[in-house]
Amino acid sequence: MPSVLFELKDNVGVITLNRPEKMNAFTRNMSVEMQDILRRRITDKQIRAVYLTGNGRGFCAGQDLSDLQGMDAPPFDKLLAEFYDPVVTGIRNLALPVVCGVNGVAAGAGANLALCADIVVAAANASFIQAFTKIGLIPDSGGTYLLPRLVGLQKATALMMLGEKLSAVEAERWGLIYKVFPDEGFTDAAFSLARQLAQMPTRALAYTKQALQASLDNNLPQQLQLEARLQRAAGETNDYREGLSAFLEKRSPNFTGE
Ligand code: LHQ
Repeated sequence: MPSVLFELKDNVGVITLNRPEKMNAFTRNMSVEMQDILRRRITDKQIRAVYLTGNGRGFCAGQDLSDLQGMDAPPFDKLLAEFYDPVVTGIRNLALPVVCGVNGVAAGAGANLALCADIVVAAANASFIQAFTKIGLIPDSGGTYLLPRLVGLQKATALMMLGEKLSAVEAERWGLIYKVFPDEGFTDAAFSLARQLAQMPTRALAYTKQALQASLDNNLPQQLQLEARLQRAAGETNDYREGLSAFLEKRSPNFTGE
């Protein structure tokens, strides 16, 4: 059984972490499967949004700590470079909207993997734990970059130093995630966001993602320049022409992603 499942549903590429008995703790093998999905399978033209979630009661418990035992575990900088960073950058650089449905606990690198998505929603019973310092490590997988930008330096520092569990409800209040949905019907509610995005102008969403990510580091003049370049590109898409015509003809648009 693969440790990451992939299926195409309603123009959405659905990625499901699949080691439910271990709370989907992340192994090197899992990373290889994930990288393969991001590099080769998501390229299917039919896919216009991605939905990332976990199987079972957890989302992802971070690095599988038993996978680190033994002589073959590489030094951690190499482990991160080979098995974590390509997944982080793969999700961030994907020219498609990525929705993460955090179905249960997200701990360590699992918490930061969730934050890589463009829109993060969580089930009411889910939680986020920056578990790293509890075992003498530091937060990785881009967490020290994204978390302070999401919740501010003070809250990020406390979360990352104390390693305390943050409930989904608090995570929403703090701006770490977009929304909490009730446990019952969570998958349908979370997936429907991805389905909705998959019917929208795909290239405009990709340019929006690009501009928002660049805004984390750019100054205003740089950002204005980028917006101009991307708006020009968006204005040359078929979907823009369709959106404009549909508005003027008072009908619903039919976007194709072109
Ligand atoms: C696990 C794990 C796990 C193995 C649950 N590993 N089995 C990057 C690269 C370089 C170096 C290392 O680190 C990193 C990044 C990182 O992610 S470091 C942080 C690693 N993660 C953690 O420290 C979290 C460890 N897990 C937990 O704190 C708890 O298991 C959580 C809070 C996730 C869930 O707690 P519970 O709901 O009480 O479930 P549980 O603890 O009973 O877990 C269920 C099973 O899953 C259990 O196995 P068992 O065979 O006893 O039923 C756990 O051992 C296993 N599991 N996390 N990371």
